[in-house]
Order: sequence, then structure tokens, then C-alpha cells
Amino acid sequence: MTDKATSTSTNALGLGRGAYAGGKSTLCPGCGHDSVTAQIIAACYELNIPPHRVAKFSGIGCSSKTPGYFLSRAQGFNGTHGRMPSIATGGLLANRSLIGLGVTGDGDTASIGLGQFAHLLRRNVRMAYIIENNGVYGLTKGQFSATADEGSVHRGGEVNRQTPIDCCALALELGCGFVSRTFSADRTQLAALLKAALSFDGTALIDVVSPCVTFNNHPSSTKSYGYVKEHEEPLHAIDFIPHFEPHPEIELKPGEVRELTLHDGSVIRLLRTAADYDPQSRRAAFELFERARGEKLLPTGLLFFDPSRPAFDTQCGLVDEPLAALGVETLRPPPEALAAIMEELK
Ligand SMILES: Cc1ncc(C[n+]2csc(CCOP(=O)(O)OP(=O)(O)O)c2C)c(N)n1
Ligand code: SF4
Ligand SMILES: [Mg+2]
Repeated sequence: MTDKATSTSTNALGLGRGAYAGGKSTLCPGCGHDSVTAQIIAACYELNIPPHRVAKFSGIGCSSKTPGYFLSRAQGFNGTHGRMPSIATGGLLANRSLIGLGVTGDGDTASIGLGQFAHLLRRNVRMAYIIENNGVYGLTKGQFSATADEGSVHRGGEVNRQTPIDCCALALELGCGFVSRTFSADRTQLAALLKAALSFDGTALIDVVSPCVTFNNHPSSTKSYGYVKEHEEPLHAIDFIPHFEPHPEIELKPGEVRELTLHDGSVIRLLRTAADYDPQSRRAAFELFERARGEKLLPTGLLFFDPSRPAFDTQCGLVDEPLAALGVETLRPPPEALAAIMEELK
């Protein structure tokens, strides 16, 4: 598997990268969101995902426009502001064969959409949920969003005095089994996390710090390229080995690598750093958030992993077939079944 595929290369489905492309981006040149789009295209191509099996969901914002720029052959629904989670929940329950991919902004998710986001997490809807987090409402000209750090300075000089909402800490609290944070300019980490999230059996959250070059990329912004480069603290080097690939042997001393297995046999391989962070410990994750807040650090990587909670469609006991494809004989119970129900209710 390589990132250096040429334009004539095809994946195992015989599709070129072009089959995973979308329309031309209309975002500002240099916007972090375009880097996320590029990695989504690469991840879907490299995972051999048939584009029509993906269901893209978004709300309103520059970030929520991006599903127009990748996988034009996928299914998609661009919802209203902050309401993407309920649309995604309905769509993914109605058709369990779809691969859910939500792209949203910090305003869409943490400001107007916070309630919807919280319920998606506690239900564990099976989808990759990407927040393109720039600390502002880019589309409406750069007002602070609910993830703007306390003390962050607006380009007009105004200081944010409010406590930020940490979407990863909230996800951990609400039982999410895949909590991660990365930076749009960290292509290797973002690529591995995207592939793992698309393969996870539950809600997989990726909070991507994705700078808004037009409204929030000045030196006193904590969501600028410069600030993130200086404060990012990668917890591990991360690699994703899909289930259909042989797992390469690597020459490392025992204890230097941690392998996390997904339900389909894919493996997330983490190369431990000196800090030896354990992403399977909730306590370690909460301590990390606390330390990061105090020391103004931005730990990135897989912050928490627990694949044990069943996804919402499994909890609901749904049939495998898309509901729209069920025949009338399945949907309409015979008179005896109705009689049995009536008998029970007596
Ligand atoms: C109900 C409603 N309220 C407000 C708006 C105006 N509005 C559009 S996008 C947006 C914020 C987008 O911010 P974010 O989700 O962070 O996306 P970004 O543009 O930063 O990528 C707002 C407030 C709206 N479209 N609908
Ligand atoms: S306004 Fe900001 S978030 Fe929107 S496209 Fe431009 S740089 Fe990106
Ligand atoms: Mg934003």
C-alpha cells in the first residue's frame, strides 16, 4: 500500500483515484479542510471501498461543503446546520450496508449541534465522524465557535473569555470507543486515523484541527498552523494495516509497539513513545485531557480505543438488508402473527 500511486494506478476494484474525486473545491487556498478532503479520497481508494457504498453526511459551514469535493459517486445528504447526526442516524439504520462518513465543523458540532452530537455518541451510530475544527465559524466570517480556546484572540483583537468545549473529552465521557485528534497538516497521522475510523464498528471520532487561513490563522490564535506546529505532541506513530493485507513484520524490541485489532481483523499499530500512553485506559485519557489543558499542549493520535460496545444498528437488532429492499411478505406479518400479538396484549 503506497501513497505514491500514479494517475494510471488502480486499486483492487480496478478503480483509479479519479473515481474517488468530487467537484472542484471552492474553499480559500490553504484552508485546512482541503487537506482533509485529499486524505479522505486517498483512504477510500486505498481501502478499496466501492464509492457507492459510502453515505456522506454534513451540516452547514465551509467544512460541511467539503463532501461535494470527494466521492461524487457516493450517496450523500447535506443537512441543516447542526442536524447532521439525526439524519445520519436515520440513514445508517435504514441501510446497514452503507459506510457512514460525516464531515462537520466545530460550529456545526459543538455550537448549534451539540445536543445532536451528544446523542449520536451515546447511541454509538456506526460512522466515521470528522470535525474540521478551526475554532471559528468560517462560513459566516470568523466568529468564535464553542471550541475556541479561552484567551484565544480574534483577528479584530477581541479575547475569548469562554471555556472551550473539548469534543474529544465529551466523546470519552459519552462512551465513544474511538476518540482521536489530529492536525490537517499531519498527513501520515490523519491518513492512518481515517482508515481506522472507516473500519471501526461504532462511532469513530476524528477531531482535526484544520486552520481557517482567512479568519483564524494569526499568531495569537490557538488554531493557527504556527501554534499547532509548536504545541502538537504526537502520542505515538500510527499505522493502519487493513484486514486484506499481510501484516508486515517489523523489527522492534518487544514492548515498543502496541497493536489494536478491529472487528474485521484490521490492525491499528502504534509505535510507543517515551511517554508510553495507553489508549485503552479511560483514566489515562481523562488525565491526558487535564494535563493538556493545564500545559497548553495538543496531544494528537488515538486518544481512546474500546471496540467492545455494540454499534446502534446492532443494538436495535435490525435485519441486514436495507429496509427499502424488504419485500411486502416480510413487512406485512400474516394474520396469525397479528393474532398472537393481540393475544399477548389481552
Ligand atoms: C439555523 C442556522 N443558524 C445559523 C446559520 C449561519 N451559519 C452558517 S454556517 C455557520 C457556522 C459554521 O461554522 P463551522 O461549523 O465551524 O464551519 P466552518 O465554516 O468553520 O468550517 C453558521 C453560524 C445557519 N446557516 N443556520
Ligand atoms: S473562510 Fe476559513 S474555513 Fe472557510 S474556506 Fe476560507 S479558510 Fe476555509
Ligand atoms: Mg469552524
